[in-house]
Amino acid sequence: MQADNPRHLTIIGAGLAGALLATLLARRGWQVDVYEKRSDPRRRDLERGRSINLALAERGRHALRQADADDAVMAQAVMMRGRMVHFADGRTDLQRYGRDDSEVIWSVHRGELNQVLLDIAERAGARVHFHHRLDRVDFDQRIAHFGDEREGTERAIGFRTLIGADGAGSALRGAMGREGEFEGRTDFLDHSYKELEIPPGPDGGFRMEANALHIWPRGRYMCIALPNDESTFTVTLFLPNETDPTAGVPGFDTVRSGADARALFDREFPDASRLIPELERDFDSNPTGVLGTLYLDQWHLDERAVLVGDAAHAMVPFHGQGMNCAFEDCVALAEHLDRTPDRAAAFAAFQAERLPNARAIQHMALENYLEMRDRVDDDDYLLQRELEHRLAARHPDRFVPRYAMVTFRHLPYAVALQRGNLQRELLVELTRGHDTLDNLDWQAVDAAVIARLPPLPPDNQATPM
Ligand code: FAD
Ligand code: 8R5
Repeated sequence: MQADNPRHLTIIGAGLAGALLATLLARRGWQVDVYEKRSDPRRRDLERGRSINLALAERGRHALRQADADDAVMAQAVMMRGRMVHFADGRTDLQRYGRDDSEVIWSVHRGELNQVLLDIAERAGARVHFHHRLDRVDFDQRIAHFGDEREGTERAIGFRTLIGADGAGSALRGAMGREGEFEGRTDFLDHSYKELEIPPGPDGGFRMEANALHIWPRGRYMCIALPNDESTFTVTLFLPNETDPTAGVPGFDTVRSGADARALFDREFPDASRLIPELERDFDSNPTGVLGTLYLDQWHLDERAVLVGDAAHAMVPFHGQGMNCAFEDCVALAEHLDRTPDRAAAFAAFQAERLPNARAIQHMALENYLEMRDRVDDDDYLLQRELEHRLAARHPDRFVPRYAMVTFRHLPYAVALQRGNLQRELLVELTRGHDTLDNLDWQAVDAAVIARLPPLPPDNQATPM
């Protein structure tokens, strides 16, 4: 009986975090059962859903390497070297993310990524049970109740510990809420999103630069596009929910139909509009997605349950770190479970390590919306960015742009946030009153960097916070 086995764990959700965590734990000798409400995505015969892609960065790749999943995932990934900014006048500009092609992000197909991770989890010995939707939990008896959406049947399964990898709408979090302080608070953004598609060109190739994350910044709203390996792009329109007519800012309350959306695109994103033949159909048939940040102060119920990934700390998408952070959680949880035999203590240590870091990336993700939609074409910003690059080259051990700390390094997100604030203050001070970098006193600049930014620890030794 699995509930009696001291090395048994029950994971809820076989999405991105659930499948990776199952692999990491099974390889460390845990006996793992995973329950997923949906059907096995590997069995849906070629009937492919919409192409949804995600940006995979170094934190996510680092976790995938621990599961030997990196090569299989990278086989279908598309490199994104930087932001391709599409200005209102039609000009474009590629702003590189890193120093060279070793500092890039990767666009991966969510469905394929999930399938790779499920294969690897099963190969590692985890058992994955599809069509098991967690409905209720009896924490006293340690019995979880699952429903099967196809058959309308129910099953009761005993457990010792439940790990909630069941996403932003976590049913396990809801069940834990009935036992104590687990409801948390979701701050919904007053902006939502809609996905559209750019198909391949007549020659079967990409219709824009493939190796970039495209951004159309328009001040209070924006559009982005990520490449897919089948030569398409997934375009996401982010708009306020409410129109501001005095400021001329459109919102989903007035952009309601495909025809409204086409008119908006023809006016504001004409270069993109030409590339989206099915814009009206995509807009009308795809759901409008909401965006929010989940603030939860308690992630575990003694030794009986713990939450990871979006279930614990859903965030807005603007730093492209939701999955990357969820993968980092998985590595941390597996390590704490190995290190600390007492499960309640292991979960407490996991939470103590990860909660401050989750808060930090949630905050930076919110900030990055403003940066992407408004700041990328602003003169002050461009001057600060130029200085940032110069300082990063002059002081590589001290000055690492915040985007790079989040995206290309492993140091804790909380450290990236705190160092980023120090660096921003410095950039604002040093560029104040200047239109170019030509008249800067570089001796004073270097002295300020050395005085205010102690060297960062080497990445592999960064101490967990
Ligand atoms: P999920 O991947 O959502 O997995 C949850 C799983 O639990 C699902 O399989 C679900 O079916 C299952 N489940 C739910 N309820 C139950 C239940 N009651 N019983 C059993 N199973 C259940 N992150 C990035 O890092 N980069 C990006 O570029 C990026 N782009 C994104 C684009 C979109 C359109 C969206 C929506 C998100 C994006 N994210 C991105 C965020 C990322 O998808 C999430 O942070 C990540 O998937 C979290 O993983 P998870 O395993 O916690 O949750
Ligand atoms: N998620 C991303 C970035 C940062 C890009 C930059 C931003 C779509 C719903 Cl909005 C967004 C980024 O600063 O130049 N990296 O990866 C992914 C993003 O959105 C994803 C595709 C998305 C949820 C819709």
